Amino acid sequence: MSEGIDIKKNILEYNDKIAEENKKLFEEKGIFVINLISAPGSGKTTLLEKTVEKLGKDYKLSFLIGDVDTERDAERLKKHNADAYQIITGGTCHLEADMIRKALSHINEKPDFLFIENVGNLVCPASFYLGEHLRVVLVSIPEGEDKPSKYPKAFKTSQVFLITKTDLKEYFGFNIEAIKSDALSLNPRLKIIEISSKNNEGISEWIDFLIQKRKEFLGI
Ligand SMILES: Nc1nc2c(ncn2[C@@H]2O[C@H](COP(=O)(O)OP(=O)(O)O)[C@@H](O)[C@H]2O)c(=O)[nH]1
Ligand SMILES: [Mg+2]
Repeated sequence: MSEGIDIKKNILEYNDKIAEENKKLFEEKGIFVINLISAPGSGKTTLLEKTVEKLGKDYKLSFLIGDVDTERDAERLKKHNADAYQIITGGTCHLEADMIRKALSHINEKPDFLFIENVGNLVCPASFYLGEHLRVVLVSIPEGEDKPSKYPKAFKTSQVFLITKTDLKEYFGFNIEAIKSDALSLNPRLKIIEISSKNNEGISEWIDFLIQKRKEFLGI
């Protein structure tokens, strides 16, 4: 049992070391990095497609997309002429910092924003820092409002919480105030945005927020 705990500790320590190296590299190059975490199907790729459409007009964007299998999500982004590369984990339920480091040679060298779509999972990705500047957790309306309390680490380690698919609110009787209050009780500093990629609710706020955070990162 204690040997198992030691191995896990070693894996996380090794990951954190590489993540710090990634972060240093991102800072040297002025790349603002966003790591998106959610259950499968919460709308990560759809939101990134929207982000290409809006933010891609004025900024250079790159995307690293994690999935257990298939290149489908990277292909979806490439249809919008985005600079996207798929990381296939082959079974691992999260991205690790050295996967990001290795994948960097497959995308543009110096984008303004690098978006990382993590493997769909609310548990494992929360434990693996990748060197990102902004961690974003998403929960979609059909998933139910109890997710922050059940998966607290994802909310405690994120700076942004996106409540997605708000166009479906009325069909699911979803209590937005309850999920916000649960999330804020875990992490009072969370920035919360209600988003729909279908009717564009919150998309401008999301884009403006990203631009502002990148400015703060660059000190401009
Ligand atoms: N109604 C609604 N459906 C959405 C929205 N965003 C994504 N979807 C749908 O949800 C499904 C999963 O979306 P996807 O972006 O692939 O989720 P991911 O697995 O988190 O990348 C797809 O069928 C999308 O069309 C939204 O804002 N509203
Ligand atoms: Mg996806």
